Amino acid sequence: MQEFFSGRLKVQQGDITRLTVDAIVNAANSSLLGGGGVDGAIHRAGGPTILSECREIRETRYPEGLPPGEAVVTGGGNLPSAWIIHTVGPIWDGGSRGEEETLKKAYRNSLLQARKLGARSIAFPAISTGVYRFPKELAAKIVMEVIQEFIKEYEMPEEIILIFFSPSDETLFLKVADTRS
Ligand code: AR6
Repeated sequence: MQEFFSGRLKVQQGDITRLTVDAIVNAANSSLLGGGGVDGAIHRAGGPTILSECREIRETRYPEGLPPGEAVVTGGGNLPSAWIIHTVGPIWDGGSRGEEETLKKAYRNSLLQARKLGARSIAFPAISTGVYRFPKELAAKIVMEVIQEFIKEYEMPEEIILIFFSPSDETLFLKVADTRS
């Protein structure tokens, strides 16, 4: 594990479904009805109440689907974390369709939701860098910027964790982060 910003940001390798934190973030899609990758892992480990809460959110608040960059909250089901913050990252399409801005919004809106919940700790997967193909180095640069900005403004959540499933993704992130902190 490596720390940045006086310990307020922690970077580690692992499975987000195993973390005991107040809130974990799901890299969902606009349907909110599940998928592969980390989304699939969260729904599998968390059980069916998460999907029923997602359906309810779709029916009552987002009948057209959750727009990329926005974030909503459900309970954590059987997971150790109390809450799941579902956000939708951008699908990478060359970089001229606002993908960077949308990725920033996904992180920032998730942090704002955590703050509203009173969460002290939050963990993020590497949003959009899997199936959605966002370039990993660029994502790392953006994530460091958005977190640095956020912690200057707000005191909660006090612990922000970035968790990488693959050790090589963690290494790549740390390479970018070390030059920027
Ligand atoms: N813990 C932490 N990180 C994980 C885990 C896990 N258990 N499993 C995978 N990852 P992706 P996206 C990492 O594809 O690019 C889904 O089908 C993975 O190694 O899950 O935002 C959704 O429903 C990668 O670094 O998310 C959407 O349709 C990161 O999570 C679509 O994929 C993100 O990869 C979203 O694509």
